Amino acid sequence: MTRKGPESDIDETQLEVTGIEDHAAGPRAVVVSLQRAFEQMGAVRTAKTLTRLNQRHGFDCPGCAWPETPGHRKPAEFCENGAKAVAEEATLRTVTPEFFATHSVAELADKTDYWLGQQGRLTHPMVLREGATHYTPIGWGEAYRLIADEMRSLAGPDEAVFYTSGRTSNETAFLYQLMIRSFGTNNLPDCSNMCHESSGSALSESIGIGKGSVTVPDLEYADLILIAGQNPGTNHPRMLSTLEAAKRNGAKIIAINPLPEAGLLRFKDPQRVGGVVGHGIDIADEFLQIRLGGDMALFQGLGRLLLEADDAAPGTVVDRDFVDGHCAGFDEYERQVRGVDLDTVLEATGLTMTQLRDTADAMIRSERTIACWAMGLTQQAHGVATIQEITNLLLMRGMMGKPGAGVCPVRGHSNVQGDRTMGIWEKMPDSFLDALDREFSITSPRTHGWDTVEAIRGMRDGKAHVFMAMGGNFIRATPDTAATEEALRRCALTVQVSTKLNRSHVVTGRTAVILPTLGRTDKDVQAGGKQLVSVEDSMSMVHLSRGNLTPVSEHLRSEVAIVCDLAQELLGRDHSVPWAAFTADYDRIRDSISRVVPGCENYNERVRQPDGFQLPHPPRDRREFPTRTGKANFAANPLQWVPTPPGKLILQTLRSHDQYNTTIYGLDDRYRGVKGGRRVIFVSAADLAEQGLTDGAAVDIVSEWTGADGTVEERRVSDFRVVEYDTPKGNAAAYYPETNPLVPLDHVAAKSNTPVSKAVLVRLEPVRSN
Ligand SMILES: Nc1nc2c(c(=O)[nH]1)N[C@H]1C(S)=C(S)[C@@H](COP(=O)(O)OP(=O)(O)OC[C@H]3O[C@@H](n4cnc5c(=O)[nH]c(N)nc54)[C@H](O)[C@@H]3O)O[C@H]1N2
Ligand SMILES: Nc1nc2c(c(=O)[nH]1)N[C@H]1C(S)=C(S)[C@@H](COP(=O)(O)OP(=O)(O)OC[C@H]3O[C@@H](n4cnc5c(=O)[nH]c(N)nc54)[C@H](O)[C@@H]3O)O[C@H]1N2
Ligand SMILES: [Mo]
Repeated sequence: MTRKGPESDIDETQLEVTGIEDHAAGPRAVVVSLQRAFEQMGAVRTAKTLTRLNQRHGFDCPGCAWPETPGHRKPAEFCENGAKAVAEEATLRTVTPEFFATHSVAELADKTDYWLGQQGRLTHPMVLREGATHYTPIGWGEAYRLIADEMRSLAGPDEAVFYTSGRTSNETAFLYQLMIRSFGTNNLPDCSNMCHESSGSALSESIGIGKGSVTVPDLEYADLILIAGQNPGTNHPRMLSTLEAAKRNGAKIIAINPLPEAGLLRFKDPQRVGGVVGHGIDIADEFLQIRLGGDMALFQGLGRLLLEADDAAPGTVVDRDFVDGHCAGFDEYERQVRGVDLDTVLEATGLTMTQLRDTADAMIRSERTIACWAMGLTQQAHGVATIQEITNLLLMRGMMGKPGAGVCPVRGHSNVQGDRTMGIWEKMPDSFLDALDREFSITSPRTHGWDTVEAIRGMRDGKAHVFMAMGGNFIRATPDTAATEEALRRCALTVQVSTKLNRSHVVTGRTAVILPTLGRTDKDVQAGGKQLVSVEDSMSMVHLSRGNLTPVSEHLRSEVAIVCDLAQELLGRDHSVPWAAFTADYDRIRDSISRVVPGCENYNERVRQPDGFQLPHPPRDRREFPTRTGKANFAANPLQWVPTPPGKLILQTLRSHDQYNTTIYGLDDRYRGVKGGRRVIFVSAADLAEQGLTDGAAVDIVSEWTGADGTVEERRVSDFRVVEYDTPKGNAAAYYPETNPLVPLDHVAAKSNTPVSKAVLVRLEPVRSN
């Protein structure tokens, strides 16, 4: 099969499909992590990094946001995919000015994401001048002048957009938003807009704070853990050790997922000899193979069953003291949920009445319930309502603000939660902006800025002309690739602060700048000596991270230094913010954070405690709910779900075991049995039969979206191989970012504006071989 375009350097005829693996981790995980580490870094750097990964005096894993075990840490506090993330960053391969002289931008645009990422670390600041075919080197000073000049030439600050990806440290995030607000805009889209924004929107309304309310010890103490829309075996592997501990303490675990994900079903801890050679442990006691988008129906159905159980034995199910003392809106919720039709629930979820009743019984028996979730819930059109619905169940049972109970949205990027705490948000509350203005004698704009989807629209429609990204890969991470490409191409200038080469460097504005930066693993030395940074994990623990590797190039600058230098160029040397002092000594930044960011008092001192410190969380700490009503709010939302029209499929776009978002580590999705390729679509046997397709068939995937004016828009990706898979009928799955061109820009979640990456209406068109 030949294929033109970016995928052409992967020979998908080598693709092998071997069937689903029945367990996660185990000895194979150790082998794969060491193999990848040696390939990229060699023996010395491998030893230097992996022994310090997630240790108290080491650096925070640049992989996921799962917390380290508090107190005693294992000698190897990392997982296969953490090791891959480190190897990717600490690689000795480099992308030098000679590389850019050899490869034109057009040629690079034709390469796969995998190829681009494999070229190594960026070593020099580079510029693509208007009309040029190749990037050429540029001095740091000239780069800052070029960017500042372009920004100052705009008709207003809102004509610039500043993206952030979630790897950025707290110190950088704080200064970056300070520079942007000093410049005068709140256009601060971030990866969170595409990720856990629905969790933030839902929880802020329901409990008054957009963050999770549990810790690792809570999970280990819980007696019932629901895991919905999350694949921890691949995306949060260290969570499996926590779940295993919970199980040993007697917890029951219910996995709610359309796919039988390996990590949820069986797990062998690679860090224990028993785990490596033994048979492993079943993580999930129950597996509810739910239809895509069916979770809201499930939670409402459970709500009804719980209320009926309470009717039968009043006061045994509904925690009246908690509901009366701490909550608002229960009556309306009760009316809504009692009216839910259970047949609709079964149709929407694809589950049986027995499964529904058993799950309700488990909840009724439980004294300590925790609900965990990730992208399977957030990236749905009704994601916010779905998360409020599971929160309703916990509130009804009083499962909030007591040990072993609560909500656990499992965050993605290692510091995505910290970046928000530090002000990376297009609609930070005025209280934060007031404190910022007081500290620095600036006047931050109060009008809300653009989130990710709005920023794409804005640039596409010619309302913004400069785009800057602090990390990430905007072109590939965003929905509707064609629309995003058009948006960035219309810009006068695009600027990427990056560690590694990616597609956002080759689909650019008329002028483009690459500013190469230090990563989490690199040693960061400034005028004031060696610097540390801090991060916040998924459970609101804030702690230090210390890189220890010699950077691959002497031309790299830290993210903090880049922000401070650019800010001085843009805002003037006499600006009221002490930018130069901040670069010299990051303690100075943390002193300001102490005074501006709620909960960060005495930041420098507390972040240096052995395990750092935990940010306050009123519902968790005191059963206080800082909502508008001053109570925890039950939400009453009409039921929504995602039926499959005849002849069509609902497609979810998800991660393989061999990638970190848009960074492709390799071509194997070991747990799902796919090797050597990524252009596959998982479809149920029943759908294959119905559509007259066979396993292995080549298809185009075409998405259908009815726009506001009623016209049907079609989007297409070509030449995917069908893989028969255990997924509910009517539902399919394929990898992100290859399928991002199918996600319509305007198909977003209500309230959070998150692209609906987990429910794309598609049809399959067989490719005729000729
Ligand atoms: N190795 C590695 N680690 C990562 C990442 C990575 O790419 N690689 N990415 C990081 C980031 S930024 C994030 S946000 C997290 C993502 O972590 P996950 O949310 O686990 O990532 P996805 O691959 O998107 O998986 C979504 C899961 O939800 C299920 N699902 C999809 N739709 C539905 C639904 O409607 N209902 C239910 N109940 N389930 C559904 C899918 O079958 C799948 O198991 O991982 C982080 N960690
Ligand atoms: N269809 C679909 N789309 C999705 C998703 C999905 O499930 N389906 N998931 C969404 C989610 S949850 C997320 S979080 C986003 C992710 O969106 P992003 O965060 O934008 O994407 P990443 O792939 O994580 O970014 C990788 C790039 O970041 C740069 N980088 C890595 N480390 C550093 C660093 O320390 N500093 C700097 N400055 N740069 C660094 C490297 O150049 C690398 O190429 O994608 C979203 N898009
Ligand atoms: Mo994410």
